[in-house]
Amino acid sequence: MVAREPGIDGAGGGGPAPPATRTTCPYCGVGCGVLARREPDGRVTVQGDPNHPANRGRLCSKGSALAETLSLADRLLHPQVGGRRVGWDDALDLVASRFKQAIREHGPDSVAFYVSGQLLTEDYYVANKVMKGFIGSANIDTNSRLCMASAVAAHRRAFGSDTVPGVYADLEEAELVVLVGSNFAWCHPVLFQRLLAARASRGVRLVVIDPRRTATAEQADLHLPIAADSDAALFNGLLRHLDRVGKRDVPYTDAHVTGWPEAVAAAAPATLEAVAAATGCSAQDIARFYAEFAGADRVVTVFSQGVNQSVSGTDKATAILNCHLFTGRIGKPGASPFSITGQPNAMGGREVGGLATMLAAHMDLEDAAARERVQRFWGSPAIATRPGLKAVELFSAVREGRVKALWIMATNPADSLPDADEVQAALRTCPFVVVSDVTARTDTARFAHVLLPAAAWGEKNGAVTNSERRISRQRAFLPLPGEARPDWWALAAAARRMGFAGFDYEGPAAIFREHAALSAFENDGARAFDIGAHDAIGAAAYDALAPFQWPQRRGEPARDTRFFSEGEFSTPDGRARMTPVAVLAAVAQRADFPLTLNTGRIRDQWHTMTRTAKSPRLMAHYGEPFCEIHPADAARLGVAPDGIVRVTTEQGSVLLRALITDRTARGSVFAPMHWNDQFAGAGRVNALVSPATDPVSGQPGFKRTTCRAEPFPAAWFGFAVSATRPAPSSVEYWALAPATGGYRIELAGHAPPADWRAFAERLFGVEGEDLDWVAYHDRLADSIRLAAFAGERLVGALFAAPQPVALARGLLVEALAQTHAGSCRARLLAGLAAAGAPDRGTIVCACREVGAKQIHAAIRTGAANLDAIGERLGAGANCGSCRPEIQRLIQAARVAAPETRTA
Ligand SMILES: Nc1nc2c(c(=O)[nH]1)N[C@H]1C(S)=C(S)[C@@H](COP(=O)(O)OP(=O)(O)OC[C@H]3O[C@@H](n4cnc5c(=O)[nH]c(N)nc54)[C@H](O)[C@@H]3O)O[C@H]1N2
Ligand SMILES: Nc1nc2c(c(=O)[nH]1)N[C@H]1C(S)=C(S)[C@@H](COP(=O)(O)OP(=O)(O)OC[C@H]3O[C@@H](n4cnc5c(=O)[nH]c(N)nc54)[C@H](O)[C@@H]3O)O[C@H]1N2
Ligand code: SF4
Ligand SMILES: [Mo]
Repeated sequence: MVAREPGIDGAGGGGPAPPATRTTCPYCGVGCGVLARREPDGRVTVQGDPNHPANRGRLCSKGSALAETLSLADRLLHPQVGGRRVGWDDALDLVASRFKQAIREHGPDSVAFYVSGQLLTEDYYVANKVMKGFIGSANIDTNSRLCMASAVAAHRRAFGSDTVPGVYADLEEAELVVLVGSNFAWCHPVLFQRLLAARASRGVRLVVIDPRRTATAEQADLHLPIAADSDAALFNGLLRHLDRVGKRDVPYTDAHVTGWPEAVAAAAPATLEAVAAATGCSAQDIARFYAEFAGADRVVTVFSQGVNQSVSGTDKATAILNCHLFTGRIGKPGASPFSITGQPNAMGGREVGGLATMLAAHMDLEDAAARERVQRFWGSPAIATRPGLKAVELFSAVREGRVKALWIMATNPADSLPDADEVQAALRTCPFVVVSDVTARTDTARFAHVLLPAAAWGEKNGAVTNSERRISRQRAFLPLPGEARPDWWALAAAARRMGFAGFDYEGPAAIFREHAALSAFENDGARAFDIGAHDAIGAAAYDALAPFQWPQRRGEPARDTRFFSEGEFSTPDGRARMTPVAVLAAVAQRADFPLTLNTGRIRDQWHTMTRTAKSPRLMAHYGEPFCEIHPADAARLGVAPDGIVRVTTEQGSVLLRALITDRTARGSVFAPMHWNDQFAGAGRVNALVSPATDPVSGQPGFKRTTCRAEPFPAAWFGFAVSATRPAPSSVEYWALAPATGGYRIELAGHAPPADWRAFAERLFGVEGEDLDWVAYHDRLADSIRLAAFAGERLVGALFAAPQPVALARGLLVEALAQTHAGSCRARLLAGLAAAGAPDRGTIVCACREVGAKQIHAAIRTGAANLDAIGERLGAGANCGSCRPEIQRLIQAARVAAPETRTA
């Protein structure tokens, strides 16, 4: 809950609470319905929408904390040119003239848009229309290239269209759910909760295929910790097995599938022994997986970034689709392959054709008739005739000076693209960069010539499509702050200034209407994406639009839909295509880079942290950039628990806290993608990642870069809290997190500062101020403790020692918000509470702010299961996202294996 600055949201005053606004969560592709309410005192509260079919009232930790991310601190509220505030007219005139100039002098392909699956459908539609229909280039690509491109390519290869056949209910109706390269428990938590509930009531079996033992894998009936990128071998072996045990659906494949004999022949070398060798799993476990898959008619295979983000991602996805087509297990209740999307509107972006390789409304850019049709519909002067630059190529082109003007919208490529230092170099050299964002200070915004303030979640109106093709409305419940405007508005205004007709939309309803009409335009049923039922929707009906699944053709009622159970594929002959998959030869590991870097997500952060890092609760789960490293590797390399590790690749180098755990395999290091220059000194993991891409989809292989790791020789470690944002510029390792009442910061350096007091003054930004200082130097332990007070208020406290600082961090953070009489100050420095409250340890349950130490204590005193812990501490009883971790603590206590921890 958070109050906005008075006057900007006009909140305050008495009166009854206004009714809740039905909207949709802006984070993951589950697409949960949210009820947002502005309380009479100006606070915002959110809860799950019990009527939304995706979540039926549930929310995960990120969704539950949405209200904490709405403050206007750090918001971009006014257009800026060259760092100076200007009016929208000046900013847009400049954008239009620089784009026109580049097009005039260097042609349409000298300009580009780089957009995002976090745009609403209406924003996305307008961006695509401007670029492909009016500028006449296909140089619009999106961060979905980093996310879904391999799934899209595999779908088009197999089905002739990018269509997700299944629905969420299939997870509940299946006998067996296979999760491939998906950390479902952390990345699609509400769907995972639905799956666990079905397992409890119906006994759905769960197989998890992931090199790491994730929170998801820990819940599985069978976990196959396969070697990186050995999925295609595993699924080729499955296809071979299905063939040998007579599981081909003969009527289905005869009527609806081509290419299966070739695919089966290509899988012949994938014997059990060969698959065991390729994956590193035991033949026994693999055989068990194959037998379970063969024996379950109702099986859903969910796949995500462990499949897509690979230089062989399209083939890995194809190998999965092959097994489902071969057995006819597709688009049937409880039986389907299921590519699960990451971003809230990844699917909407695919529908409007936001990728450089697509047209619009699921039409093909390569199809001349489709191009002519779209151009006629738009009444546009031009139409792109060939695919544009894909994300990674696009930034290479920028680096080489081939792109003269670039507009980035709702994505943070300086952090999220591979080889990110090169991306930053590209942005630095680009003659004209426009960035539309909601956050003033991002790593990408630093490179913008023009910054445009976008409307954020809660302020904007539009549609999003979730992973099961369900279109829901996002609705505004807050006024636009400052001069923020929706992205479609900025795009349309720039287009009009460039002299383009057809951009006089009075609002998002008009854009949605046009988008729906295009989907139905001359669509005789050949294009699956058809929402013609909404092609005349008025503003009121659009406001009231209930979630519906596509397709919904003109005159049809809304209903739940699946695809392909009766064939009817979008290929020229109407049949699905099974494509033979060749297994890549194993990559020889280089002697100078003997380890493999794997990257991904953690439960409580969203991507580059521009929004989730505003919530102290969400920052409490993991507070600093870390890497998981196997105990044997750590011992061999001399990496100490909680020490700092330097991870280096051909691309770059970063510093991360070591989390020594056998959850990651020997030889593999896992690091989350989230930290960036705003929150850490050298924690941008994409500075490491190789820019190699899949040859079909152009998606980067974020999950596998060869690397090496070594201990960072820190002479000192520190932990500090500060009432204002600390300035740690002179320290090699630092990581910052907001906390109630200020900030917390972890530190480590090569050499200790000559003068600790002067260092602390700089860190807290209080040089020259008259404060009360308390200092304590333990000569024996060589540790330093310093605290500065203004009256009874703590301004900052610093603890430093030659070893990682063991300290009740939570208590010190809480001290920022407390008052401190003179007599309590010494106790604060001793690391104990002035109030005497016990330390909670690392926060596990973000909703109820329950820490690991409290959970351990509860387990020790008899709480034997999740429910008992929920009853006693409230942990795990709200959103449920932390239940897998509480389960892990219970199990760990049983085997009495102490865990190393970070933060
Ligand atoms: N908390 C949170 N949730 C999110 C997001 C977030 O930022 N934070 N982002 C959203 C977005 S945009 C996306 S795309 C999704 C991503 O959701 P997921 O794909 O579930 O998430 P990741 O952690 O990127 O990767 C999943 C797993 O792939 C595994 N993996 C690595 N290499 C391989 C391999 O070769 N084979 C197999 N089988 N597995 C491998 C990794 O070990 C990792 O556990 O999450 C969405 N949800
Ligand atoms: N190493 C590694 N890297 C990865 C991945 C990985 O697994 N490993 N995963 C990749 C994947 S799957 C994805 S999806 C990407 C995600 O990477 P990004 O797209 O860079 O992720 P975000 O941090 O969500 O960036 C969204 C930006 O848009 C802003 N924003 C929010 N709402 C709006 C709005 O309404 N309008 C505008 N104009 N701006 C808005 C936010 O402040 C933020 O700056 O990262 C990719 N990078
Ligand atoms: S699972 Fe969580 S992040 Fe995803 S849509 Fe639902 S509440 Fe939002
Ligand atoms: Mo994603």
